[in-house]
Amino acid sequence: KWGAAQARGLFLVFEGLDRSGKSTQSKKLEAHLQKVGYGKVKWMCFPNRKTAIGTAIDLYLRRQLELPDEAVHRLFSANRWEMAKSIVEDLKAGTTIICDRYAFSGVAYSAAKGLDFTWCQSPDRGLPCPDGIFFLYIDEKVGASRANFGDERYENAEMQAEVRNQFKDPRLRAQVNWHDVDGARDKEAIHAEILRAFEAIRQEDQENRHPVQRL
Ligand code: FDM
Ligand code: MG
Repeated sequence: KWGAAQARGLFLVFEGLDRSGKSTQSKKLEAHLQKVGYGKVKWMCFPNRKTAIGTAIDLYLRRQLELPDEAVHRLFSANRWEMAKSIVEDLKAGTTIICDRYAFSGVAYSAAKGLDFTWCQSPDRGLPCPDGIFFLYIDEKVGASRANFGDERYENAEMQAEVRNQFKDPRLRAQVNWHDVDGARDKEAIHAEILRAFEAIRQEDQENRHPVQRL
């Protein structure tokens, strides 16, 4: 069914509020693609806390380091730029990449703190552009009721409500193939909807092959 004809890997991104199910659903999609023998699949997440820049971001999120909002915004973007070359190389080599958060979180969270929206978009310009976004939308109260909520910076109801507003901005959705997915349902129903959206993205890619685009 798949495989042979695929010229390059697809770049698929999961976005949403904290505890919206991004990690669960992105790993379920990865497991599904492995199971059906789709080809090489790589899962990754941003922030990537393992790099030098990611270490600073991790300290900031765990409230062990204070930084100006503008500085941390640039660090989040730089953390993506650290990976940009390897993302493009993997895609060209036929590896599909499933990514938990990307530049859309970068803009939504920083704009939620009051930074200018367009200013927030600018450092990510030129990064590899995803072929599809799955945006898991939940009410901020749903996230707050889920396990482990509240440990890190940004994990409070007011911030989540503002991030939720920012994610509605058409400037985020304009340049990408954006799928809104209701994240308040049971895991299997959400997974099934994501598989249908994935199939549409895959079909569109087969009909209209294009190289990796840039943000
Ligand atoms: N976050 C994540 C940002 O503020 N900017 C970014 O560019 C990215 C990728 O970091 F609150 C925020 C979103 C979240 C926090 O992410 C850590 P995880 O996925 O909850 O670990
Ligand atoms: Mg979190």
